[in-house]
Amino acid sequence: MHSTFAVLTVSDSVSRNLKPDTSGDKIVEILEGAGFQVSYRDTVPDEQTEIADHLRAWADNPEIAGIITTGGTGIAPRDVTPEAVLEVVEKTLPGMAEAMRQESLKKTPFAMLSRQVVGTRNGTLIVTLPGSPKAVQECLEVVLPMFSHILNLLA
Ligand code: MTE
Ligand code: CU1
Repeated sequence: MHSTFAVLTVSDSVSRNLKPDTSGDKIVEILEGAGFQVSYRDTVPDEQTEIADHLRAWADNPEIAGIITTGGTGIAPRDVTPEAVLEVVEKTLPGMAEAMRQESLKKTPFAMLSRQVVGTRNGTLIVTLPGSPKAVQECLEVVLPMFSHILNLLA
């Protein structure tokens, strides 16, 4: 029960196999490196309903403790990941999203362009990360130290 992670890559080009899922790979590498299990992985295009459907199905799966998404957090017309997450979460964790942006701002001013949100649904943590592998690394290392405590609180 609630013991594994799921990784969702949100990208039109990756979902059409036009680009490798480097950022999804990075998330798996970091989570597994920290001792977390990753048993679910998928890729979806930048479509709000598809993203939200995936998040609901995974959050309602009792095995899954956390969902990490990458991509679609910016302001391009097709960036809709935050909207999909806000559609499904019961609680938001604005402090975690702000912490990622604040730490990221020390590395790049472009961090202020990410509309990342974090929240919970049905005892499952949902974290959104920007699309680049560099951003994934920089953001995930900020929130990763909280994961064990969060999973205990949600259990
Ligand atoms: N955050 C970190 N830590 N490092 C980065 O390189 N890139 C930014 C930002 N957040 C970046 C970052 C850029 S350039 C953009 S446009 C936004 O995330 C949104 O990215 P996304 O649309 O791929 O989600
Ligand atoms: Cu950008």
